[in-house]
Amino acid sequence: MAQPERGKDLKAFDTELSRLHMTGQWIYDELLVKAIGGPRPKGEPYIWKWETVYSKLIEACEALPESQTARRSLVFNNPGLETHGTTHTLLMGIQIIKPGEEAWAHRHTIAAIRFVIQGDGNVYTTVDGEICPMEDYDLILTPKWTWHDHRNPSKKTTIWLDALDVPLILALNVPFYEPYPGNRAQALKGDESDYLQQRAAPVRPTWERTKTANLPMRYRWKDTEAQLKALAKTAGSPYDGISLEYVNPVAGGSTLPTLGCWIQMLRPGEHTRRHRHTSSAMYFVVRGEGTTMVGEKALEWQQHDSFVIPNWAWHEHINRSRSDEAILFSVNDIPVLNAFGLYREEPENSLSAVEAPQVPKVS
Ligand code: 1HN
Repeated sequence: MAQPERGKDLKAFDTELSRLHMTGQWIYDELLVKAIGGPRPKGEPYIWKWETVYSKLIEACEALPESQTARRSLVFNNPGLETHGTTHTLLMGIQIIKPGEEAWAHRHTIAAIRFVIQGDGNVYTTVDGEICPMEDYDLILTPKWTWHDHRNPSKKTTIWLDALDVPLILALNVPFYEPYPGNRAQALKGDESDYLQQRAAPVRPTWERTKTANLPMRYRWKDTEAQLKALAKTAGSPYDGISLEYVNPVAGGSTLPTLGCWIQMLRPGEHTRRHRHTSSAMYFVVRGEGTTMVGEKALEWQQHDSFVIPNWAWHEHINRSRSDEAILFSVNDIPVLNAFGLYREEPENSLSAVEAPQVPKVS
């Protein structure tokens, strides 16, 4: 592509403009020319090994002796990002709560989900007054601006994964936060028949208009696992195996407006096809052993490891076991991209890849 002619004093003129808090469009033009082949992946592929994370969580119990206002959550920073975040839009962390602890209620415009790693039926997150018990691998939603607290009246130390849209909310500069009045765990709804979750069942009250957004929600692992098993013999996705999305059971559509949650099964020996997409994703290994190739980097994962795939990075998953399935939970920003028609996906060896314009040399 021919470069537009630049006057010989353009550099000096740029400096002069910048002193006046202006920039010539030609600067953006150079950035856009670089984007002809698409974006560069934001951040790096990276893996946080469970062994390390677990030992630091145990140490965190001493370093932060109580978890009331501040949470004892260790969040994952992508080494390739200048700002804090696991991806440019998402944040993931792992939280620990000791027997007898109560993490006080608060609410924020940040939306979050919890995926239980080491749970107990007596431990619960309360969301807008509704008790959500935390059994192993249950998913619990704390949508934006819902009151949430965590209580552990059991004898078992409990651990779960937190995933939030923090970098997105900070980039949009819309963080709002409110501690629960009186700094304590919130009041509970007296009767389960008042629970919004009760309205998410396939059979619903005819005399009410059901709320569709910001619902407290618990997706029990036993239901999710049964669904994975029921669909295990179907072809699944060539890129993601048996990949299922946790949907809003009332309105349909994504898990939350900013966060999509998936559970996927890679069958023994399954090796998915390579592709890339404009969304980024954070993964947690429920069980199994495998490799996820992201570009040239091999992320070798085992049970309870966490890893990240930046957006627009080529990737493929391999279940290394010949006998056992692998199960991955993940959180992505697909709903954000879909909201603006910006979700794009490119399979390897597709026509569009072959026809993609060559990136011209920018001098
Ligand atoms: C948060 O509110 C929780 O409520 C956990 O459990 C992790 C990470 C960043 C910002 C807010 C919680 C968080 C968080």
